[in-house]
Amino acid sequence: MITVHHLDNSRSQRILWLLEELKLPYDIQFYKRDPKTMMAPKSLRAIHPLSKAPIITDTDGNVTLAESGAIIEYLINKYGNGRLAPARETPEYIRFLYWLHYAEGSAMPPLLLKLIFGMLPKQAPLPIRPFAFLIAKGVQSKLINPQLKLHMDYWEHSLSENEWFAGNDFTAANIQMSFPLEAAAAARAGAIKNRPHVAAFLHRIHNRSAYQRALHRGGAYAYANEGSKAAP
Ligand SMILES: N[C@@H](CCC(=O)N[C@@H](CS)C(=O)NCC(=O)O)C(=O)O
Repeated sequence: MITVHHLDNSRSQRILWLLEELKLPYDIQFYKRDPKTMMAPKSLRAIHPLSKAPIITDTDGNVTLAESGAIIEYLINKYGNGRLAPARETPEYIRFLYWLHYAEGSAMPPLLLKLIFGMLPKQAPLPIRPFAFLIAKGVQSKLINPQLKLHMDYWEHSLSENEWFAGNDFTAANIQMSFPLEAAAAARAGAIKNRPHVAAFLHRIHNRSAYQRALHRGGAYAYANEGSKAAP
């Protein structure tokens, strides 16, 4: 049996969605973020030393695995029977691999930096808070926002060429890409404004029945409506 160690409002939502797309049976172990720090509870450390979600355990093979991309590859290789991935030895497969790894390797770092620099002034001691604010604002406008724009324009261009990332068929690479797009929409980084293909992508994924079933099982997920309202 597969168990998803699921943290609220987190990347583990993608794994629930993948399992619903594959129509596999699974259990969920729920974990709640600390409301002040937003960090995962200590109990997740008992499953994996980094205590980051998602983590899965699979009793078939006694597997414990973290990292969304690795989990997705593991699940589709072991249980997919060719579903949600292009055939190997095809150009689509290479593009599929690219987006699967790009999501966490390249798209998420500037989003994380935006989040951290957005929080920085509030974390600084009161007397230096105005300076912290100016520094954070400068780093965001000179370094982070231009990088984010580069990525968001790249998503828009890619989705204008094909219906999905990595081709015209829906693959697990799109499940992996959902989080950066949802997070960019939530960060008010302007992901949707003037990017109709990004908005339409969010609208399409949020309307998939497997996505809805994953929401039903996983509980509240703050990103579920991000972007959808603006889409056609
Ligand atoms: N690259 C990792 C990132 C894992 C990660 O940072 N997960 C976040 C949830 S979105 C987390 O567990 N945060 C809580 C914490 O750091 O304590 C993956 O894709 O699995």
